Amino acid sequence: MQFKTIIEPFRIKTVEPIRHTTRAQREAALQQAGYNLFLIKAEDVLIDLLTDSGTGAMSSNQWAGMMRGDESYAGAKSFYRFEQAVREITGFKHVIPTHQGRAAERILFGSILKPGDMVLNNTHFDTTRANVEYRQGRAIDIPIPEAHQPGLVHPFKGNMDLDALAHHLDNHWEYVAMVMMTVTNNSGGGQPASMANIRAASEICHRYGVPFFLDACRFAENAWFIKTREEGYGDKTPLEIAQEMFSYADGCTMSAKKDGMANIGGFLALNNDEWAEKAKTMLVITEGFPTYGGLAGYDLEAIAVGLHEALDEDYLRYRTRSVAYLGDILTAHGVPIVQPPGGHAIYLDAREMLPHIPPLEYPAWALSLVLYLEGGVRSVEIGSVMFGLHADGSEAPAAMELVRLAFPRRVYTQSHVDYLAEVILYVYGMRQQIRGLRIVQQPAALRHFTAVLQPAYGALLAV
Ligand code: PLI
Repeated sequence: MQFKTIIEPFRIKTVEPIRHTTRAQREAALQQAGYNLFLIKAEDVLIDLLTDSGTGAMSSNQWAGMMRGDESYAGAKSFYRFEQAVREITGFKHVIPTHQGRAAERILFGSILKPGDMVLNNTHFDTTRANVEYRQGRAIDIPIPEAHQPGLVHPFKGNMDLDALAHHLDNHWEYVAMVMMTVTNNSGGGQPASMANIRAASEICHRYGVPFFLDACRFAENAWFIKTREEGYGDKTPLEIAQEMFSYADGCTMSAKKDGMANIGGFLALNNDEWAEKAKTMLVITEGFPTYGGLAGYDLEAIAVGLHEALDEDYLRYRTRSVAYLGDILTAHGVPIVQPPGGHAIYLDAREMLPHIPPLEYPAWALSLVLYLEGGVRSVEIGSVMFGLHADGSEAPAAMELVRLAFPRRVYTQSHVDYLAEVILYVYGMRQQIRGLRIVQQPAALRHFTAVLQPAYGALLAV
């Protein structure tokens, strides 16, 4: 008998209490935090879906690995175990550990970018874009057009626009320092790229002699979508699929805080000897010796084990199903979300849900605050607060107004998701009462982390 219920493929050995607060307490917390969820204390949050980065639960095997951690400064056994795990999955020659993904980005772009160089990506994550621009490079997003239509269902909405790629390379390949494919496409809804698209993008790049890299943070989730959605991959293991994905690339940056299943860590892996040499020089100056790269030996062990756990079929089936389960409930009740549900998160479409709030009164930000106020749920705005402020100080609406509910790995169970659905449906029912905000204080860049806001019309909710 094949039973149909997909269960959490683990049992729980350690628990961490979460705390209920009253609505009045949350209202006070919001005021004190300047209406910014990044400034709320975690202990005042009931279900924390701010990010899936570094927030997962580690397995007993990972904790056992940590006890084995070799803390030697140079040549530690833990490094070689880590290197072997990364090499088995990616096949890259040089494996350079870093303290997290953005450090890999900084070291890569710091080694190879010249002012004016271009980097093309299906969609740059914000730290990737910031690291390109910090080197005075130009970060250009070329997702397929379907990526900008939240309600449209497409199996591989994370694909790169291959015509746009060929166009850029035809016209100015000499300025294109590299092309990156973010799998899955986080800023575009956690949507996967197909193997056919990865292979074709790689071929186009190599025709012009331009290196092709993966931003591999969620490579295992992407591999699962290829297995379940792309013809010819159903009988392959996620490991085999991941290996094929990496085989088309010249290197990757990785945040092990996502599909490394660890609380900290990352790496840069690549084949080019000269680039690797430059990157290691920069690594020694800012991160650490090349066999630890700013990590403890025990972190390297946790990642070595976690990378393989992320490719486990039972885990990936449960992971993607738990996100889709919430998506299915919301869709059945007419709540607009980015379709289809992504690998690590559900993205609510606030522009569609709150048409009465203009973009520069930040509808997605307002919605995320009301989810916290009513249900103690923390999410993150991916909209005009995050992306609306430009380097010259001007402000313009972002392409989409989304609220991301990111699922930490192996942390919440189905009843948490049922609660979440109840909160979202309740807030959906009162959507016409939700009012916009204005910014009263902000830093010059990455303003969403520290900006202070106020309800534009006295209160978050009209009475
Ligand atoms: O947070 P880091 O520095 O380990 O990784 C940076 C990073 C790079 N690429 C992509 C696609 C990411 O999603 C990413 C980090 N994401 C975070 C923190 C998130 O909340 O999605």
